[in-house]
Amino acid sequence: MQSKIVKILYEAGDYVSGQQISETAGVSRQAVNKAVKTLRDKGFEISSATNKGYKLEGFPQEICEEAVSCYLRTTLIGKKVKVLDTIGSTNDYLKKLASKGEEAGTVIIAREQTAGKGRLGRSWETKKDDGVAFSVLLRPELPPTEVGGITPLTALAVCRAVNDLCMLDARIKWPNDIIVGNKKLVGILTEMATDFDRVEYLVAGIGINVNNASFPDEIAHKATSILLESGRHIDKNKLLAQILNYIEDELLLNHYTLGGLAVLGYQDLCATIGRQVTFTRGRRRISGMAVTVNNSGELEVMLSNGTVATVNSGEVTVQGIY
Ligand code: BT5
Repeated sequence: MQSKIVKILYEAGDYVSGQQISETAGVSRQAVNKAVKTLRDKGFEISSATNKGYKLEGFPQEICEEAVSCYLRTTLIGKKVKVLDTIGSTNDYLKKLASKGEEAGTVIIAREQTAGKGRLGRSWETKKDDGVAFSVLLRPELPPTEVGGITPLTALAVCRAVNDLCMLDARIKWPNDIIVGNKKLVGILTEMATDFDRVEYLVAGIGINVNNASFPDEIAHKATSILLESGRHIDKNKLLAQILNYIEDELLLNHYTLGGLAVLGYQDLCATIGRQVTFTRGRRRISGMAVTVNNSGELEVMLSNGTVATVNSGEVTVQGIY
C-alpha cells in the first residue's frame, strides 16, 4: 500500500488530497496518514499543506522497496521487491525461496552481503551501502538448452542502464563482468536449477560498486565504482529499477536467446572482441584474437593457425584488462 501511495504522489508531481489518495489507493484516510508517516520515516520527503494534501518532494538516498517499485515499468520482474539490510548472499537466499515455490519476478536486494559469491567458488565483496547486490528469480518455461542467453542478456541490460543513468562508457567483459576502462564495476552470477528437461528456475545475481571510494587491497587494482568513475552519487533506487526494466525488456523480447539485434547490441558493447585473449583448454593455455560472440553467447577466438575456437565458459584473460 505504501508503494501505491508513493506512485500516486510521484505520478501527480503535485499536491494530492488525502481524500483522493484514499479513494485511488482504496484505503481509509487514517491508513493514508499512517502510511505517509512510515514513508517519511523511511526517508521520503513528503510535504503537507492544509486544503491541498500531500506532495512528494524527495526520495530516500538508500535503497528502499517503495522507491524501486515507483520507477519500475515491468510486468513480471519486481512484482515483489524485498530489501534486506544484510545477508550472506542474495543468490543463496533467493534460491532457498525458489525451492519453496516463490513466484517468478521476485527481486531480493541487499545493502550488504557477508558471503557474496562469484564464480568457481570465488567471493564477491558488497560493503554496506557502498555496493548494491540483488538477485532476480525467473521461471522460463524452456529447456535448459534454450536459456543460454541469460547471462549475456543480463549483462547487456545492466551495461545499458549504467551508461544511460551514469553517463559512463561501461563495456561488457565476456562473459559476466561490466567494466569501465580496465576495471570491474559489476559482476554477474547466474545459477540454474533444472527438473529433467526443463528449467525449474534461474537466479540472476548482480553486484554493483556504487559509492565505494576505495577497495580492499586484493581487488584495488581491478575494481572501480560509479562514484570513482563519474564523481557523482547516483540515485541507487532509480539505477536498480532501470536495470530491472532493461532486464525484462532484453529477456522477454529475446526469449532468453542472444540472437538478432541483441547479439549486435552485445558485440557493440563487448570490450573483449578485437582483443588478444588467453583461455584454458584441458591443461593448455591457448591464445588468440577474440572475433565475435555468437548467438549461443559463446566467444569465438581466431587462433594463430587460422582455426576458430569456441569458448563457452571457464577463464578468459583479456590482454590489457585482467
Ligand atoms: C563475479 O564472479 O563477478 C560474479 C559476482 C556476482 C555477485 C552477485 S551480488 C548478488 C548475487 N549474490 C551473490 O552471492 N553473488 C551475486 P567472478 O567473475 O568469479 O569474479 C569474482 C572476482 O572478482 C573475485 O575473485 C575478486 O577478484 C573480484 N571482486 C570481488 N569483489 C569485487 C568487487 N566488489 N568489485 C570488483 N571486483 C571484485
